[in-house]
Amino acid sequence: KDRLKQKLVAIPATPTTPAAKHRLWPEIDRITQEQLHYARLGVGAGGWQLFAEDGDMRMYRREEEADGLVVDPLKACHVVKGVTGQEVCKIFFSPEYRAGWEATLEDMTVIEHISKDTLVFLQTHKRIWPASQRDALFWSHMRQVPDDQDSDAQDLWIVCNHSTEHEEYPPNTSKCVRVYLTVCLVCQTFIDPPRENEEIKREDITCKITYCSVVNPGGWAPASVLRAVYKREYPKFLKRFTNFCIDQCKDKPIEF
Ligand code: 18C
Repeated sequence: KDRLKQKLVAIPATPTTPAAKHRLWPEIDRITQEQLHYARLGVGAGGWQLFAEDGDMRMYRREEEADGLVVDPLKACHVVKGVTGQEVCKIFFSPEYRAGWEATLEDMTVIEHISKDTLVFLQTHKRIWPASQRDALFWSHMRQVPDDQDSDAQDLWIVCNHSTEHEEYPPNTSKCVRVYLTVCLVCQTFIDPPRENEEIKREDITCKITYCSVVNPGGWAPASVLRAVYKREYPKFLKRFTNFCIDQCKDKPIEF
């Protein structure tokens, strides 16, 4: 770990991103820290039910409703070899990769470029009959965080997405119902075996991923259809996304 730490610059306790001057910053900073804490709590307590399992991937959900709408929280863990947490978070965050892995996407626009680590997205998603089409307007923030809980891991990376408003893009148009989401992707990198003075290869790297999501469908959607969509789409997303990361990174120099 010490050898790897030498590659990193000192990480200030308070991020020095230019996004810190933006009106949304207090919310972005607070929700990102809350989501990091939430992601790191295990699934032992809190009524999490395992609903999908495939290799190292585990997906858990809790059945919850708000105002009669299904808002089941989801927590997923995965272990992916050959990629770093920084690479995985960069691919999840960056607009240029999104169409390559986001299977539910119809259209995506960056409506505000707050800073290179903080963007505001407007997305439209594929319609599921008989429900209305959905869109989502959310800020997305990526940051590196010192890992004070795991001495074998490098600093971890998080991407946090959270719904917001924009006066030029009001919700619930004739075309779409707006969904409200809070999502985070947290990644830790492990190097094994940690050989002194030897070049680290992709086969030595393992990335531990935690993905948490709560999506409020924003308007009527039949509960049974919605739960069936969750059960089908979330495992599909995590497998497709992680395979996309492996494929994008395999012939590139490792980014720590
Ligand atoms: O986190 C993910 N992606 C990020 C970048 O895009 C970001 C976006 C999250 C979008 C949340 C879902 C938006 C609505 C999707 C509609 C479903 C379309 C399915 C089409 C199938 C052909 O954070 C990865 C997100 C992975 C999403 C998995 C599916 C989630 C389902 C949520 C349902 C919401 C209401 C749908 C209403 C229709 C109900 C019948």
